[in-house]
Amino acid sequence: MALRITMLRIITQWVEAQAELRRISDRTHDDAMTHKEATVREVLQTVRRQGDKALLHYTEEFDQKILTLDELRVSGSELDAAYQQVSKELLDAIQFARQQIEAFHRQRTPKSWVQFGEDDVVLGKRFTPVDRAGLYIPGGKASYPSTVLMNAVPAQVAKVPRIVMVTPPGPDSKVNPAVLVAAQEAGVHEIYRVGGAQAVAALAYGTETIPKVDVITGPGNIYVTLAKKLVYGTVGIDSLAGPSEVLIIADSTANPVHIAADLLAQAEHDTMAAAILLTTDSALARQVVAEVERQLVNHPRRTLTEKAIAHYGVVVVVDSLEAAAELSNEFAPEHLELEVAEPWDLLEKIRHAGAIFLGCSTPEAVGDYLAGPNHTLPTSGAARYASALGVETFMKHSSLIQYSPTALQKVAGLIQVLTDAEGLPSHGDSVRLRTQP
Ligand code: HSO
Ligand code: ZN
Repeated sequence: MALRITMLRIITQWVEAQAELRRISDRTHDDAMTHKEATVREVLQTVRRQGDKALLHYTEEFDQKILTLDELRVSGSELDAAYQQVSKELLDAIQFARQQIEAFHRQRTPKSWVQFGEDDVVLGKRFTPVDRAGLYIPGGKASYPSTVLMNAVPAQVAKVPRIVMVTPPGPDSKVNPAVLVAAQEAGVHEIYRVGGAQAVAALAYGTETIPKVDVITGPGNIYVTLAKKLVYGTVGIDSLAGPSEVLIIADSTANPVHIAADLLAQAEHDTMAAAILLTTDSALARQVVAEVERQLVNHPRRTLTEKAIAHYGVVVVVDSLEAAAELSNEFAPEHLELEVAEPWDLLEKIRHAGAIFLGCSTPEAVGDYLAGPNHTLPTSGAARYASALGVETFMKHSSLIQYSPTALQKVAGLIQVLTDAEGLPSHGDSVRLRTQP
């Protein structure tokens, strides 16, 4: 039997742990980025100039799929057929998840408000949906119905009148039927069989077939992410999604078998995924390492998962839960699990995390699929300043201001002083002409 090397390292030194977490956080930094960016810029420009023709060209070049113009939009019969191809259990689970996600997002729908002040001054905010939303759903192994729900449901709750989805053609140029079913259950209005930077370009600029949208959401590979970054401004975007991460804080009450499964649940997403355990219990640290090895033996995605664990997996033994919270705050994880006896106490010390899973019966998978909160979360430290995708991603708000003649009269002098200071006479006139007899 081949000798196995322990892949998951245990670190006990604070400075080394900090450096390791920083290295993991920076893992998406890619020296080949400039080259990729040049490719993406060219794709964007070509789609902008040539529309559908460029989409078919790039689909052939990058996806090796030859499509006709008619095949670009997923047809009604393919959508109907998808329902025949998914099992009853899967349909039930998709419908259950959809309801849960919808219920949660309804709670978070921003509400318009007005406030009435002295002299009949009215101030407020009025929230309205974007006219059109474009959802990017990856293809291949990462073509997940759960991601369709997480993007489409908030758009539907926001009452976006036109929800468009793009996804690359799969085997036989078909789209994963579960993805098609999820899209229909979540109220997606139209689906196009195109992926990559060319799909983002189509949504940003519009083509003869694909409508230009106002906001683009959804995860994708580095080309999709670069394209979203470059079209930002022409359209809104949700965020720039990097590879997924979990950071688990565990004390001696945690179960090493469960923790190992949670680390692997992240690692199995992709070779760049990060799985980090911070624990106060060095025996638990060793048990988790052994258990990860054990669970990997018959893992169907072993090669990929092992790579992620080997490069971006780490266990850190810390002196206290306070120290764990400090390291976690520096890392600002996308997913944070608090597998400790008193998770709500530890929560007090947590400042930055995309989603926080409290207690030993709350594996991240609950949130990935059906608890209700969104699984599209800030990665690579973005949780320091950003939040989960939500209904507000598909809305914007207009400020409302109404003054009465009396109210305007009262502030006329102050505005005059400010307009004089800024040297803008017509600003001054617009108030003076209304208030002076
Ligand atoms: N953990 C992923 C979401 C996902 N997991 C989809 C399973 N399917 C990023 O938050
Ligand atoms: Zn996941």
